[in-house]
Amino acid sequence: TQGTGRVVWFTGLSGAGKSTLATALYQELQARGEAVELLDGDAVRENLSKGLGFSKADRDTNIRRIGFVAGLLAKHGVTVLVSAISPYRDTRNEVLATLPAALEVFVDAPLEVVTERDVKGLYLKALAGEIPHFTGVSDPYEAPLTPDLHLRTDQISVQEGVQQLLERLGLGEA
Ligand code: GGZ
Repeated sequence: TQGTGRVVWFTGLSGAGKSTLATALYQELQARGEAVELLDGDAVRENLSKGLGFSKADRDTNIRRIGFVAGLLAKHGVTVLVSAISPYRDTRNEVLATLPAALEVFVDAPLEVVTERDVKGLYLKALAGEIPHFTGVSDPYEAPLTPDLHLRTDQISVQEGVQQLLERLGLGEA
């Protein structure tokens, strides 16, 4: 039977590039014939976590649900890519500790860069006070202290990020 699948957990601010990197890695692994699944915060909040908000309690519930599903998939040998802000260090650590072979990836771009990018216009709204509890603006983001991989997305390309991820997964060449 297959071994336990890896869980690659992307954490970082909104707009830092978590989903972009996770999607690019997903495509690369799929092209190699790997069983891979993507649990993206946005999509999860429309389904598994529908109705949850952005209080600490709701974010923690969201993260625990994602971790639970990731664990089920990984048990069957699936490589699971998780993309969620997951802002609270204690909850992240607690959930990651339940996942064998998990990699914590800090997708890092300075607040001024993600504010400048503002892909969805959320930072503008958050800074105007129109979105309460917005991560990085009016809600905390606790960066990982010892991530397995730290990707500065304002300094490297998506392709370089994927390369580093593949290397960290032991899939660097071929
Ligand atoms: C942070 C928010 C908020 C608030 C809506 N704070 O960049 P996006 O838009 O597409 O992804 C963000 C998403 C955050 O969901 P997560 O499940 O990743 O968060 S957590 O891990 O903390 O549970 C953002 C959007 O939802 N969004 N309101 N207040 N992001």
